[in-house]
Amino acid sequence: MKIDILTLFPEMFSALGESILGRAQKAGKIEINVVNIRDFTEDKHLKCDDYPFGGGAGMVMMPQPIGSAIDALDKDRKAHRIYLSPKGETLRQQKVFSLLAYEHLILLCGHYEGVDQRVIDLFIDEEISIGDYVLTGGELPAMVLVDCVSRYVDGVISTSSLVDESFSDGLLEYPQYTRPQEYRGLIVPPVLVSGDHAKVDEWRRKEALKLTKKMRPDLLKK
Ligand code: 4GX
Repeated sequence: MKIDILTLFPEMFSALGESILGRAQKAGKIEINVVNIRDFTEDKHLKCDDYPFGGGAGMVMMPQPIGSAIDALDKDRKAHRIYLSPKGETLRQQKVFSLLAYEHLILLCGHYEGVDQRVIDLFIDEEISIGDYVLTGGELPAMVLVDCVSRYVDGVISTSSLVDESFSDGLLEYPQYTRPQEYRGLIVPPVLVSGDHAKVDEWRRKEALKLTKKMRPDLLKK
């Protein structure tokens, strides 16, 4: 999968070079291309934002640099184009799975008061929000989306890590323990060191259900 990220702050995306996503890029499983919107401005002072028509606080990102960037990145118009915004549909695991159908994603990150509405009307296929809170820009939401989609691209992480995790069976994940067997007076549940795999499975299913009932009863109603 190829993901183009359009931003005025490309340096924020150095985080994607670390850990699992860094490895996946080096192995060619995913291609992440961070593009500076400013490189496409036709303004002699490289301006990319301006005051809002009608007045009000803050700045709005201008359409020309964004439109030119998207035209250059998606000449065959095959990419699925997403704007990260609190006005969008909330990102859930089902949406993550549906995005895997696309070979090419373009993620647009708005800063300040967002982008000129005509950018959304002309160039964007869907708006996605990562949750009901307001951030300073769409860069962190874009990284969240890249991270959770990339995990399911073939070869990025082992399939066994994907089957047990939270949400895969509609439940939150059971608690995990590692060495030592006793830490500051707390011991690992004995069943986990019993060697009885059937008992371990049963304990984990019970714990997952208990945890989901307590923390996310809404998940059980579905
Ligand atoms: N999930 N932000 C977008 C610019 C903006 C302002 C107003 C549209 C209207 C966010 C979120 C989020 C901050 C990204 C404001 N765009 N994005 N940005 N929550 O808070 O996705």
